[in-house]
Amino acid sequence: MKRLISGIQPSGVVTLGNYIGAIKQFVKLQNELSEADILVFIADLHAITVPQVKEKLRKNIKELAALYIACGLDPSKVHLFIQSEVHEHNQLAYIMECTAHIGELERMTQYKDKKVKQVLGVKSSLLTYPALMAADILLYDADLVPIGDDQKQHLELTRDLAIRFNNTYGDTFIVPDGYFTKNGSRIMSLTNPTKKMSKSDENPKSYILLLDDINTAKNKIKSAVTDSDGIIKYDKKNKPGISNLLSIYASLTAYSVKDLEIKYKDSNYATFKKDLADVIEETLLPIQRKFNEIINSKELDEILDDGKNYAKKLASRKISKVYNKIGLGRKI
Ligand code: AQP
Repeated sequence: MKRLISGIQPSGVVTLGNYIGAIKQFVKLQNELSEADILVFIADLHAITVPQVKEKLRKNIKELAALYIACGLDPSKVHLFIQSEVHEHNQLAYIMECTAHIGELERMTQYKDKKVKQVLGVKSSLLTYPALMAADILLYDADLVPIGDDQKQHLELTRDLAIRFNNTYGDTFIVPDGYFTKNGSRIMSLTNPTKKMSKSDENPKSYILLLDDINTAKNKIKSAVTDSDGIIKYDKKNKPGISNLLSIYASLTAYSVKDLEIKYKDSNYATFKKDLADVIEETLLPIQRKFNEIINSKELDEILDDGKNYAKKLASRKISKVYNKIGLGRKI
C-alpha cells in the first residue's frame, strides 16, 4: 500500500496557489488512489520559523483544518492532523539536523528568499526548516509527496538525507518521490507575476485567499498585472501575467491552456479576466459555504483527534526504530 503525506503552513489564510498546487491535488489523489494511505497535516511548527501572533496562529490553524475539509478532503479517506500535536516530528527533525550539512541548508532558495525579508533577525529555524520537512515525510515512510514545484528543492534534500541516513545506519527510511501537477504547479503573484503567489505577501492584491469576499477576489483578478499587447497567449517569459492567469483558469476548469488560447483568440483582456473572475466565484462559493458549516463544529475536533491518534501510532514506532539504529539511550 502506497503512503502519501503533505502539509501546509498556517502562516495565513491559504491562497489560490496553495489550493491549486496542493489541496486540489490531495483531493484528486484521495479519489484516484482508493488503496493509498493518505496523511495531511497542518504544519504549524513550520509557521513559527517567522514571527506569528498567538491568536492569529490559533485561528489560522483551525481555519486551515476546516478549509481542507471544505475543499473536499474526506476524513474517511484521509488522516488530518496538526503537526505540533505529534511530538515525534520535533524528535526526528533533530536527527535530520544531525544528518544535514549547513551548506545544503544555506543553498535552499526559500531560505535565501525569506532571510532577506526578516526585519527582526533571522531565526535559526528558518535555516533548519528543511530538516523538519524531511522529518515530516520520513517519519511516516511516505512513498509519495504531493507538492507544488516551489518545494522541489526541499524534497530533493529529503531524499538525500534519507539516502545518507540509510547508508550510515542501514535501511531505515523510504526514499520518497514528489508528485507534481501538470497545470499551474506554480501560481504567481497577481501584482508581480515573476514572484510566486504567497499567503504572507504584504500586498493583499497579489493573492486570492480562499476566504476572500467574492467581490474582492473577482476585483483582484480584474486588476491583475498583464501586458500591453492584448494577445491571450501562453508565453511565460515574455507575457508572465497573462500566462499566470491562463494557468489559473486551466487549473480550475476542464479547459487546457491550448483550449483557452483558441477560445479567447479574438477576445481582449477585459473579457478574459471577467470570465476568469466568474470561474473564481464558482470555485470559492461552495468552499466558503462548507467552511462556514464546519468551522465551529464538534466534528472538526473529532477529525483532528482521530488524525492525531493515527499519526502518533506510526510516528512513535518509527522514532524508536531510528533511535535504536543510531544507538541513542538504552536498547528497547
Ligand atoms: N503559488 C503557489 N502555487 C502553487 N503551489 C503553491 N504552494 C504554495 N504556494 C504555491 C504549495 O502549497 C503547499 C503548502 O505551502 P506552504 O504554505 O506550506 O508553504 P509555502 O510554499 O511557503 O506557501 P506560501 O503560501 O508561500 O506561504 P508563506 O507565505 O507562509 O511562505 C506546498 O505544497 C506548496 O508547494
